[in-house]
Amino acid sequence: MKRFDVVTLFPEMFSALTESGVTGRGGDRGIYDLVCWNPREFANDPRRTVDDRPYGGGAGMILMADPLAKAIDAGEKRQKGSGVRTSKTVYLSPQGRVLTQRLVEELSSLDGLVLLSGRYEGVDDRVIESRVDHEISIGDYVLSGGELAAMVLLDSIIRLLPGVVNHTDSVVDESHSSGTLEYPQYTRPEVFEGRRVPDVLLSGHHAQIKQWRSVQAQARTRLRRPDLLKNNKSDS
Ligand code: 9WO
Repeated sequence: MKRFDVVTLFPEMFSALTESGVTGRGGDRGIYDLVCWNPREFANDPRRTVDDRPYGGGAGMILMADPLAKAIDAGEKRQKGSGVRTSKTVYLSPQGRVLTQRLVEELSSLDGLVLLSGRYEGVDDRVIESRVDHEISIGDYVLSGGELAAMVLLDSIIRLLPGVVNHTDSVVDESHSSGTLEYPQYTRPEVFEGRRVPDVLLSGHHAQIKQWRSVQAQARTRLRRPDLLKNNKSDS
């Protein structure tokens, strides 16, 4: 069983992940579990303060180190207590390493993860220094908090876990693992608003279908994402 601990001021957001679709079913089947830790519950003052103004001035508020560190420590303790041997603590932020399918695969091999979701204008950097192993971005844009990014990361990991998706070849045979975008797909009816399904797909010639799909995938990738193609100098 994979163990996920999430530090967040908005634990209710994670029901979108844990209660719907394949990620919901994976939790029900005991393939993973997820526990949220709210820094507000680790704040010591009667007002349960978790944020304060930035040293040096500037707009907005920063999440304070102490309640965050205590919430992270509770998550890390829960990981150890449930027998997790390999766990990393990840902060989701636009300053992180950009997520790829390769990184998803690496993270999915760990026994557990502790995820830190920030809010407001960010978190006290000393928490990142003292507690965070990896800072990860899901893309070059800014959200109102790290929760949606944490859910994107969790979804991408959970769907790879054995028993979550029907592991025929749907998970191995897909975009980004193969290095190209996917070919176009169709289902009934044969004609929709005057647009016909390509004849080759109705032909029953499996070798020709395979060839057509490969050509389509290559053409799409060349047009839309040439950066993904092999022999590209930016490819590692
Ligand atoms: C907000 C802001 C407002 C005024 C001036 C500067 C500011 N910086 C930020 C900001 O970066 N807020 C972040 C919100 C703090 C950390 C959590 N938040 C977040 C995470 N937004 N976007 C992400 C994110 C995470 C992973 N991948 C892409 C985006």
